[in-house]
Formats: sequence, structure tokens, C-alpha cells
Amino acid sequence: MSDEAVQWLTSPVEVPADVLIVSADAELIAQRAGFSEHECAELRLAVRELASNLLRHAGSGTMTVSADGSCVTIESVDHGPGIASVNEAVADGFSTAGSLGYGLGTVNRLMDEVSITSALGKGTTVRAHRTHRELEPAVRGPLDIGVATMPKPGFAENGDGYVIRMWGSTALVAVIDGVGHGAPAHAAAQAARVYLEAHADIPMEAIFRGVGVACRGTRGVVMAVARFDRQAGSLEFASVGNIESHVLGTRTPMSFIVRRGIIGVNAPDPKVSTSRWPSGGTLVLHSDGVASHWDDDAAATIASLSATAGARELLVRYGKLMDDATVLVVKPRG
Ligand SMILES: [Mn+2]
Repeated sequence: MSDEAVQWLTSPVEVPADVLIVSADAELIAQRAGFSEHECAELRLAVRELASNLLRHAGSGTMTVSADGSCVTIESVDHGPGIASVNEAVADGFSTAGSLGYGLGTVNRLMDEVSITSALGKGTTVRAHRTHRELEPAVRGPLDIGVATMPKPGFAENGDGYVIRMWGSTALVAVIDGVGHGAPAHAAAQAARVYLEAHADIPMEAIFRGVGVACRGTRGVVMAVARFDRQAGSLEFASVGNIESHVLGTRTPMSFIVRRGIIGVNAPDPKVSTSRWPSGGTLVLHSDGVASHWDDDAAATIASLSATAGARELLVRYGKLMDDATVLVVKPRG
């Protein structure tokens, strides 16, 4: 591929060498779309994964890679046997279906959004896109963020997870609870965490959809995500399942809409809310391994401590010791 203007390329995938050719071409297209070296390598990996899947499951097909501005789209089309269960197809190492998996977990992790259409006996189309986005370094802001977490006593692996990411004047926090406890819960929570870490800046609805795909084939997770725009003083919030949220230190009470369901299994789209975030407000998110009824002095205790110390204090006081337990605190910097 030598023409600098080429932004759209369809290639046949019929023999293993085609996999290497199409993934190298995808890397070039991503380079021209302004992707960093690291992003180009990830895109190359996603295309390699898709193309090898196509060969393995359908024998042959085509891959199309295109760039529109800073968005790269990859699409694989085959006329193979099709996929009986799209859910199993995206399970990545966690599925009991074993080798039946189409192995799309990597693709989902590396791309912003993935959609699959498949009909038995007719073939499969997988379409994924990713937009080039550079996260600016975080500026020190007015929020102090801390977390404390521990596995269910007696278990080595924590089935809860969390994300704290800051860039520019944005901060994203999340508490994730993998269904159950032990290794299967851990696998689910980590699948969600890895996806969210890599996609902290995409629209909230897309985050939940992507985590849903990442968690298919696992037990699934419940999750609450809060994204603060510290410049605008606003908060975007969305939650599915029983992660508790408390807002302290505000004159008017605040609460958020929580959808029922298990992400990766049966969750609806979340209801995303955007609210003004009061400068003195404290947000506490916790998993159901922590009791939700607190003593009257709990708010004062958190106010007097750093976010990390406050989270630890709440975990020690109110952790039920019957489940994985996580407390995350976002408070004004003292
Ligand atoms: Mn739990």
C-alpha cells in the first residue's frame, strides 16, 4: 500500500499470510489517521485477532479497514457457518464453552465499540471502531479521591474492582462488583475494569455497552460510574445494579437513578444523569459488602480525614466480612 491518500482498504483473507498483510495495512491507516505508536500497535493486534478468527471459523472472507478523520473502522465479513451464540463468541477465556469462543474479547478491549451480526449457515459480520483520543495529563484539581477494598475473608482474589482515572480537568471513578466472590467474580470484575480503564473518556452509554460485551461469558458485574468535569463543576453518573451511592455535605439532597440488572448478562442501558456538582460535596460509592446504614457521625468522620483514610475507616467500620467489600470516596481537597 503506497498511495498516501488511501483511507479505505478491503482485502481478501484466505491464507495465514493475508492476516499479516491486512494487520500491517491497518497499522498504516491508523498512523495516517494520527494514532500514536501504541494505539497503532493495538489496532494492528485487533485486526490480527479478527482476521485469524475469520480464517479459523469461516475459512475465508474479507477485511475492510477505513479511516474517517480520527476514527478507524475495521470490519470482517465471512460467509461461514455463523455463530450460534454471540454471547459465547465474545467470551474471552472465561467461557466454559472453551474453544467454541470466537475470541472477540481482545477486539472489544482494544476497540471503542464492537457489533456482531451473525446468522447460522449464512456468515458473520463483525464491525468495530476506535477514535484516536489523546488523554492530556491531569491537572491538580479540587478533588481528593481514595479507595479501600478487600476480598471476602478467606479468599485470595477480590471480586470487587474499582477504577480511578484523571486527565485534564476530568476525573472518572467507578466501583465494580463481580457477581458472587472468589475467582469467577474476580474474572468478571477485572474484565470490566480493563475495559473501563481504556475507555474512560467515551460516552457513558458506550462505556456500559463495552463493559457488557467485555463481561459476556463471565458471571457479570454491577457497576456505578461517576465522571467529574472539575472545570464545569458537573458530574455525570450512571449505575446498574446494587452499588450504593451517598452524597454528603450538600445543602439539597442528591440521588441518582439506578437500573436493575447484571452487566454482561441481562442489563438494560443505564440512565445517565448530569448534575451540577457542589464544590463542598462528597461522593461515597460502595459495594454491597459494606453496610449502607451508617452512624450519625460517619459524615463528620469522612470530612475530617483524607479520602483514602476515610474510605479505609468506612470499610473497617461497616464492612460485613461476608463478601468482597469496597469503599470509594471523592471529597473536596482539604
Ligand atoms: Mn458483592
